[in-house]
Amino acid sequence: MIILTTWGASMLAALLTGCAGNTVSDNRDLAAVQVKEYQGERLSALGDFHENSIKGPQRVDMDSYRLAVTGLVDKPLSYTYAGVVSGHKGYSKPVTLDCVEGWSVKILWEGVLVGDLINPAGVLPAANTVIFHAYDGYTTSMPLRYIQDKNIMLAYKINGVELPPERGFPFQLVAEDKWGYKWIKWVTKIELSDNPAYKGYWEQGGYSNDGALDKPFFDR
Ligand SMILES: Nc1nc2c(c(=O)[nH]1)N[C@H]1C(S)=C(S)[C@@H](COP(=O)(O)O)O[C@H]1N2
Ligand SMILES: [Mo]
Repeated sequence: MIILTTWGASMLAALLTGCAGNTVSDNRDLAAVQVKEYQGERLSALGDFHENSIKGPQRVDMDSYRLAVTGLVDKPLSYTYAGVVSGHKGYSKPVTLDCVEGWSVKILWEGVLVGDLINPAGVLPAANTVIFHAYDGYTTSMPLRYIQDKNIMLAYKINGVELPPERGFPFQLVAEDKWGYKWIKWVTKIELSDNPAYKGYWEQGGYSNDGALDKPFFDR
């Protein structure tokens, strides 16, 4: 259900969520159109995220943007934004993102399945790990089995609106059941690998490579 608020209410919502000044898109407009509940469950607002990305919000140049599928595949692929969004079945699901800093947001995510993007490339039998790369140099990895068996999504919409730049436009990984640092934003490349020990940005700093929400996030 989409609830459209009045202009005044949206201004108030923007003030209450404290998103003026610390984000790069016009959240007054987004506050007005975003979905506020889903199947009776209250959702968090777009302004409830804390912005703590390693290099701050990224503005991806969409003229040159491609999403690459590389590594242990038969045939590397390169998708345009439209190729990802229009070329694959869309899914939506409410999932909570938990950051290790102690905040969390329950959001309605819409996107495509990572499996639907990588399978046409012909994943080689040796592959057991998926390494995600982002526009800001950030990386993170997870088991191929997790991606396939859990139908992990690459999101292009949150709460019914296109991902704002600071939330990872064009795509953010919905790494269900894993800590927030696995939810990579501004994804540019999906690399199939046979190295389960690959460590991404925060994992190199000591965060658990598994990243499972039900386990401590520090490995040491
Ligand atoms: N590319 C990229 N993706 C990233 C990060 C980042 O710094 N760069 N930060 C991660 C962390 S620590 C969290 S908790 C989630 C949500 O962060 P946000 O609130 O800044 O969107 O994004 C994750 N994805
Ligand atoms: Mo985080």
